[in-house]
Amino acid sequence: MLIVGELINTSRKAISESVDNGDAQYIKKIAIEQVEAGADYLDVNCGTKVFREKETMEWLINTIQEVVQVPLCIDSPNSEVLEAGLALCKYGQPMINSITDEKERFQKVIPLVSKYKAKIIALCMDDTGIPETADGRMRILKSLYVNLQASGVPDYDMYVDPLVMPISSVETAGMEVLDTIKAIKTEYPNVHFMCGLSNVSYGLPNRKTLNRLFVVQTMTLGMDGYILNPTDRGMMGTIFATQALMGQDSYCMRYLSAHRTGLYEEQQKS
Ligand code: THG
Repeated sequence: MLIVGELINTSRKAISESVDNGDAQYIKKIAIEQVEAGADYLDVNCGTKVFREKETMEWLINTIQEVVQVPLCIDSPNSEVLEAGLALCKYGQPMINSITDEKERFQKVIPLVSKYKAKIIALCMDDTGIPETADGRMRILKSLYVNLQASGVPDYDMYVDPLVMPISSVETAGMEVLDTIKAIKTEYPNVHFMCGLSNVSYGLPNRKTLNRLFVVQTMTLGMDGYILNPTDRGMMGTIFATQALMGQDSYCMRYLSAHRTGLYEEQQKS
């Protein structure tokens, strides 16, 4: 299971303000908290800073790497921003978030994958957009997979994102993701997965409950990576519990040690 911490994103007000104020201390605090909570990678996204995205990305990466030594997931559709970020990554194998089968984006991003020996998140979308159905997404993935393979990207460095959409706008959005995971597992058994979660519950109450249950549903079908808030201990507890229940946690060691170190919240005693 690969956990990518999502909190360093300028679409979040506190991060946006700390970028505007040059408040490195706050960024460092959030970086440390996510790593201490169990993040394997940290996502870095400053897409809302459209006119200075590159400089902001560089500042964020340098700031983060002063306090933590985890690899980073550089989150931008812009290949110049990706390259500026990748050039600064010091620890482990960086991850590019993301590539699509959009012709121009593919051509610009693909050289970075081999140059920086990066892992790559592949979104199931192309120049026609995001298809609603699992069939539509698989059609795009077929082309994207061939193109990635032809460019020398090994299966184990590919992280396919089936693209999670709100069930409040399309009621079958969750089910389409589950069907997409099943189909990918059958056709491309060696690729990895990565997805964001919070989209699924957008516009609905009790979002945490929906997000946690969606983790169980997707993990059970083979999802092995998430972009999420690792400081949400209930969510992390759900993940450890699901791994233990799926027989992927020998002697339930991780579940037990997560319990001991307080990585997830206690259920209310009845
Ligand atoms: N797939 C891939 N990359 C992604 C996403 C994805 N990157 C961005 C996003 N989705 C994942 N990152 C975030 C970061 C922060 C928040 C949600 C997703 C977040 N959201 C608050 C909420 O949902 O309530 C609102 C913002 C706030 O806190 O102010 O924090 O799907 N490959």
